[in-house]
Amino acid sequence: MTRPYDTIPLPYRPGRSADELRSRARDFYDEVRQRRTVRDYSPQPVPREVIESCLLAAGTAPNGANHQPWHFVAVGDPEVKRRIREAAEEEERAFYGGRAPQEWLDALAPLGTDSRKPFLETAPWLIAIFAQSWSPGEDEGRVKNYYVTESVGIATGILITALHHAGLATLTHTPSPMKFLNEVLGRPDNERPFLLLVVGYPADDAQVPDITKKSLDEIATFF
Ligand code: IYR
Repeated sequence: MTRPYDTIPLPYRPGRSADELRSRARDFYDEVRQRRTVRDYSPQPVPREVIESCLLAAGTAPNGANHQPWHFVAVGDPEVKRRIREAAEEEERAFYGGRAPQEWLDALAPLGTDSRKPFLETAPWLIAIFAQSWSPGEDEGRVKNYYVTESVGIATGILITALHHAGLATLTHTPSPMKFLNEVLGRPDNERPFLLLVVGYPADDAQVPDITKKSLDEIATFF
């Protein structure tokens, strides 16, 4: 049997009043509602420490059995970015050129996306997020991970929010299939690419689609 963890008193207990909760919750909403998915990036450099802090934030995510089944590969090297762009555009040409069902292409049409992905080279950082379906155990055994998709999804949400909070724009890019990322980035077989996050300052002339989010009534029910 594995030894249970020792326990410590809950270290962070800010004990805020109801009014403080109201105002902080509202302020947070006002900040995250400004986040937009950006496709036009400035080549302006972003310090590596910023990415490191945001990855540490992502790594705090709740996850299955605390196995922390994720790995983040931060790519700033122009040559590696170029290889990722080439491989992604090849998959995307197949996607937009017939692999995607018409219904899916129709759903994407208002967003104006296509197989050209220049942002994969323009943006200073790409973060490839990998989900570890299992982890290597003793004697070449495998340790099973739990709720991997949920865990990595939550970590990714925190990462995107942390980057937005720092002042950066992101794009959740999902070239399909993404297996080429294992090859280009030298990741092992127990890891599957989950998402490719494009990170940087938005271009001065960046445009975004004029879209709205669903209302509270549409997304939530209270009893
Ligand atoms: N992977 C493609 C297609 C794409 C799919 C969805 I769903 C989007 O919201 C946006 C794009 C691409 O990245 O272009």
